[in-house]
Amino acid sequence: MSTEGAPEHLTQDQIDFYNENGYLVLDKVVPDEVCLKLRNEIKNIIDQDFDVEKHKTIFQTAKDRQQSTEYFLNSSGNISFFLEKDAHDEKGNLIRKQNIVNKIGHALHDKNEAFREFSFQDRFYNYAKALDPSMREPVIVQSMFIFKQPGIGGEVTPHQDSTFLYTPSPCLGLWFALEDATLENGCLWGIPKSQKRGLEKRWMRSEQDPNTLEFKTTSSCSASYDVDEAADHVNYVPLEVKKGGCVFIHGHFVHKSGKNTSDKSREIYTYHIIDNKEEYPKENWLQRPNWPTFWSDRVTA
Ligand SMILES: O=C(O)CCC(=O)C(=O)O
Repeated sequence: MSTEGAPEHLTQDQIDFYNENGYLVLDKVVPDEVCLKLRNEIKNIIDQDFDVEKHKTIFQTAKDRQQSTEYFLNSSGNISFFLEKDAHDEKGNLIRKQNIVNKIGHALHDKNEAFREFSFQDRFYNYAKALDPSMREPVIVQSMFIFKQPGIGGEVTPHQDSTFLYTPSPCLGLWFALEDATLENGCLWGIPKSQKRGLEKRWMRSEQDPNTLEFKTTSSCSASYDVDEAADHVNYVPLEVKKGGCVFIHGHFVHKSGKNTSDKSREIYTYHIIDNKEEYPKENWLQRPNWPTFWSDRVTA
C-alpha cells in the first residue's frame, strides 16, 4: 500500500498539541489513490452484500436506555450495514433506495483485506504509541466507514468515545478523511481540552438483560457535556480536514458532527484502539472472543 509523502512519525509539537487539546489534525496521512481504493472497496461491498430489504437497521445515536438488536450486537465481528434515519418517512418507509447507508461496521479492519492492510500499518501503530505511550499492546477493536450521505447525512450527537469502548485508560480514535470534511458537509466539531474533564458516562449492558444498553454516569467526571449543551456550544471548534488527513481523538474528548444538508458526500473511515493489556469489561456493548492481533509482533512490553 502506497504511503508516499505520509509522515512516518509524529513530531513532539504534534504530540504536545494532542496532550493539551485532546485531538490532533494531521494532513496528508492517506495518499489520494488509497482514499480512492478504500472508497471503491466500499462500493464493491455495497454492490455485492447490501440488500435493502434485509438491512433495515437505522443507525441512531444511543438513547438513554435501549434494547439492542442481534444484528447490531453481532456487528462487532462482521461487516454490517446501518441506514440513514432520514432515508425514511415518519412511518418508517424508505423514501429512496440509493445512497442510504449511514455507516458500515464494526469489523472492516479484520474481515476485509483492503481495510485490514490499510488499518494495520506500522506507522499507525507508531502514532498510537507516540500519543499514548502507556499503551502496552495497542489493538484495534472496532472500525466504521461513515458516509454522511448528501442531503440526508445524520448528525452525531456530543459524546466521548470511551463511553462506548470503556477500559480504565482512554481509547484512541483515528478518523481518516477520504474526502474533504468541511463545515458544509458535516465535519467533526470538538471541545479543545475537554478530555481533561474525565469520562462522564459509560454505555453498559444492563445487569438484568445483557441485550439492553443504558448510560451510567461515572463518578470521575468534573463537568457534564450534554446537560448544558447550549452553553458548551460556544466552546466547540470545527475540525475541518482535507481529503487524506487524519483526526486523532482522545477517548475522553467531547466531539460531535452536524447533519449533511449539502449535495457533497463526506466519506470517512475510522477505527478505535485500546490497550489489550487492560481489563476489558463484559458490560461494554462490543464483545468478541479475541481482538485481531495483526500488530502482535510489535509488542514491546
Ligand atoms: O464521523 C462522524 O461524523 C462522527 C464520528 C465519531 O464521532 C466517532 O467516530 O467517534
